[in-house]
Amino acid sequence: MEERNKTLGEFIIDKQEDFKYSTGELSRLINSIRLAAKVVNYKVNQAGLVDITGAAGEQNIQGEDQQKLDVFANETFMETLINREIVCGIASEENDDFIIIKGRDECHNNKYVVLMDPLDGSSNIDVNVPVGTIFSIYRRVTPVGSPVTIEDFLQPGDAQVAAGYVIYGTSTMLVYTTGNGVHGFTLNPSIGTFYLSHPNMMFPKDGNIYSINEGNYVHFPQGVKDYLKYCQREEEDRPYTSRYIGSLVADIHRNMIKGGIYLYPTSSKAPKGKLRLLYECNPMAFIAEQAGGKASDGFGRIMEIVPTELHQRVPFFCGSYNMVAKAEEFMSAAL
Ligand code: AHM
Ligand code: MG
Repeated sequence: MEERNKTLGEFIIDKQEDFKYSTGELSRLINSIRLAAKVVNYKVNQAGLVDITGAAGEQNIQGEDQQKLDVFANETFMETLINREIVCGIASEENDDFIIIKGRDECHNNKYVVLMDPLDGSSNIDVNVPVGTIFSIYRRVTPVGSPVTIEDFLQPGDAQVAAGYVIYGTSTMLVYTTGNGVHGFTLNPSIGTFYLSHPNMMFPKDGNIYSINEGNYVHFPQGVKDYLKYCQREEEDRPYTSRYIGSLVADIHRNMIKGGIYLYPTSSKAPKGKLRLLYECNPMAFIAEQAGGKASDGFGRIMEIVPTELHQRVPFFCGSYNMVAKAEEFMSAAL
């Protein structure tokens, strides 16, 4: 009989001993993310059928219009994590501040904090383009028993114990790492189960796709302009192919499978970049490095940046190792 793929639930149980601190809490935490992802997937799939597309009428802390599905995804992930009493704090791209969560015993004995972008790329929902959830998990640094503080959230990416994303695409996948490689699970929608479909995902060392919002070209720093010209030059295996969905999870997911680089640099329009260090860049950087890729702010590793604020933005260069290294060369040369 052909062996069937493991389910995500089975995989988590098997891998529990790989976790740095194996008390079962991290496994339960990933399980609850799996559950919330299924609920959000169900809703995303109904876009166009029920009244869930379009703006919710509010703006988030970044001054961006919240979509109805942004709000739904945020509430779903929050409620699932809070009800299961596993985490001691959550910070979300959609909320102004982090929230403190008490455990079952009304004490603050849980050990993990979660940072997340509940529905990234949500401006794409109305046009049926893939969107995603991105999450990042840290062990708290303040003493267990006391309420979490901002210190627990402002940790460098190198301190992450797990990170991942869900892509709501042509099929829905959950991809995550706990520091032992990157594994991808595809949802079988008829039975609501994630199956291991992409074990040990790896970025090809080289690639031929570059993904950037080229409409902003005139506003980019000189190093990025020079790198783009290099990508387009007829030489060796170039010109590269340009592919940009405008949905971070989908662009990174494709580049991890096919080989490529994603760039969201600073520009005169967005002097610090657009993407958020804690909710988008650090988790994607952890995935990228675990998959043999590279993630940089143009000059150094994303995961070494010591955050100073929750909603901090950084320039982001992420993808196949040699491509990101080449982009860094151009950035330094243009200084
Ligand atoms: P969001 O968190 O408000 O959805 O913004 C993040 C998204 C990324 O998914 C995507 O890569 C980028 O913004 C696209 O930005 P732009 O439209 O400026 O190219
Ligand atoms: Mg986002």
